[in-house]
Amino acid sequence: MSWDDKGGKIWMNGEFVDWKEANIHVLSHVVHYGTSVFEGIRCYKNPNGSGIFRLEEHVDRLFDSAKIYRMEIPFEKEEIANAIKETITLNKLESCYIRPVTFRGYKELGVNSLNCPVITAIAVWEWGAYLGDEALKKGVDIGVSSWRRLAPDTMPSMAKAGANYMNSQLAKFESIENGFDEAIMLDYQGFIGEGSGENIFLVKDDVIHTPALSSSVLKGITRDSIISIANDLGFKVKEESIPREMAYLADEIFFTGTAAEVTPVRSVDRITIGSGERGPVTEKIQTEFFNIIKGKTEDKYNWLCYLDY
Ligand code: PPE
Repeated sequence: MSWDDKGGKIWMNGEFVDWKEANIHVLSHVVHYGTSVFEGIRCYKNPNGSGIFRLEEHVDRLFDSAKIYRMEIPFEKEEIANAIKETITLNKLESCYIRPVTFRGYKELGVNSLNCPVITAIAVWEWGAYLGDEALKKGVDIGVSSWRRLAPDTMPSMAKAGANYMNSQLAKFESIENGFDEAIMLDYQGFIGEGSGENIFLVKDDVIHTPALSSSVLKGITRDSIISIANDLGFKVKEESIPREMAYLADEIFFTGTAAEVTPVRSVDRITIGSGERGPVTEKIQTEFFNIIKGKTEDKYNWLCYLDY
């Protein structure tokens, strides 16, 4: 089904509306000033059923993002979590991508949005491999963007805010124009930050490095999961400031994200990373991650929240 003839229902402030009726006014605050926060979550079908990956943590992050921007969501976290489950069930999807979004709606314009209504919506649809099917195995080619990630005193990167993605889009456009699959943005000090929609990890001499949260990166839930998996596999993981050239010299690099899952990187700025293929550490971590979501390994972390059907 294409985006044009999508059917099904979208949850909007407590009610289910038809996909095509889930509309807002053009003078809604969000349209003019980007006043939104959102989540990206995946639900995976495996032999145990349909499991939503780290639902609670995603709902927590939505509420945290909303708190930073003074948006009060008039629902309990549990109600939002239940609404997410119901939306998937109602749309009869077994595996899908879930997009909850909270934004300021229609009341008045001007920078101050405090009087505008807070609206929350939840949509679900099927979304395959983010950077292409081949990417998960073969890896992607990335380039350092001339656009920096948000400085900490400009836009808070711990909030997953729609407006942050204007910065991501500039980097993404530039990467496409330069023939790369994805961009990597440096932080305000020139250290490695993150991709337009992914966190990044480097492997050097069996030690795993990832930028610290002080490098203006999103507190990725996949990032957190991969740190746990890597630790449990016996790897040392360091969260720190990473200079750009360390990427060139890494044995392996991979991206993490809900949409991107665990995607290897095979070159940075046209410099081949390691052997130019998915490296052994990446493969080990990727396999463990996919085994958990595919139900092949016991979900010892309790990451999957199964739908009851
Ligand atoms: N950094 C950024 C900038 C980002 O957008 C994401 C997720 C991550 C890191 C990884 O976070 P997490 O999903 O919690 O592991 N990007 C979402 C939106 C992508 C999009 O194109 O839209 C996602 O992966 O769902």
